[in-house]
Amino acid sequence: MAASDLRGWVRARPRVLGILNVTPDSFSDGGRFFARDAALAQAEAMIADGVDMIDLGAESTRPGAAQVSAAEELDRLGPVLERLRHSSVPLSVDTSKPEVMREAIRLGVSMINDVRALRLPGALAVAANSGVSVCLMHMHGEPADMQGAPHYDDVVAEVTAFLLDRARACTDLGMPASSIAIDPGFGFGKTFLHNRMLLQALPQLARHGFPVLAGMSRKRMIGELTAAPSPRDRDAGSLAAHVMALDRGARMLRVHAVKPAVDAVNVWTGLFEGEMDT
Ligand code: HH2
Repeated sequence: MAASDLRGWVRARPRVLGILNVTPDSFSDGGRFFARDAALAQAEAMIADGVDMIDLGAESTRPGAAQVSAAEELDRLGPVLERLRHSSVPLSVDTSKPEVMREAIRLGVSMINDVRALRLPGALAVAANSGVSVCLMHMHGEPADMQGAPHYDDVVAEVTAFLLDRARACTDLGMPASSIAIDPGFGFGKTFLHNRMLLQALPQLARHGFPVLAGMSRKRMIGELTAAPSPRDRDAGSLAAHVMALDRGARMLRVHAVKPAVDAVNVWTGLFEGEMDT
């Protein structure tokens, strides 16, 4: 993948991003891949399963998660990035901190995935001067308080306006529009109803020409519908939601279980061949 052409990358077919959380406290796999060897083994397994990109995160953003410093994030990420930089799939880094972005870019990541859409001071400039792609996500509030009582007058209009505004901030600094993906941020300061409305309205979001990323893997909205309190029991439900997202124009899926998602994308692409509109 050319680091700055996400649009071309997803035109061939939708893409599967495998989640690799190098954290002790992520909501579904916290601690499992915190040790470097475990993280590398998981990356290899995802590559064998056909993943298109590995999204590495070193700070949990689950509701109420503790913040970590940039130094701690880099301590967790650095050794894994060093080892994976020459692997056969592109990498992205899930971070909001400009210091972490800068180092991850130096270590070869192709995309910055920021749940704060480059709003921390300095983040936009680092991304704009780097030549890598970005995924801009919508979050209402901060992880510490975002699920308190999120309120919107019109969730679809507000999320869309926010994402287009952040995309414009990027293009104003010279980033090519083709290097920008947008993501409504399922579960980030949203009730179940907000998530449902955003999923149903994905075609409106996709219409603006930026590849849309959907990240519902193992999230509470899936648990509520499948009566699965444990995130690890939510993969089939997540897959159903992600296929709905594909039908509604999403072109990047951020998932924990890679193989079923790759199979679903292959089936979806094969059955819709010639009908894709992106
Ligand atoms: N969700 C999570 C983290 N990063 N990035 C994007 N673009 N979209 C998402 O929906 C998204 C994201 C939360 O999931 P996870 O990484 O599994 O958990 P944690 O934040 O607890 O590490």
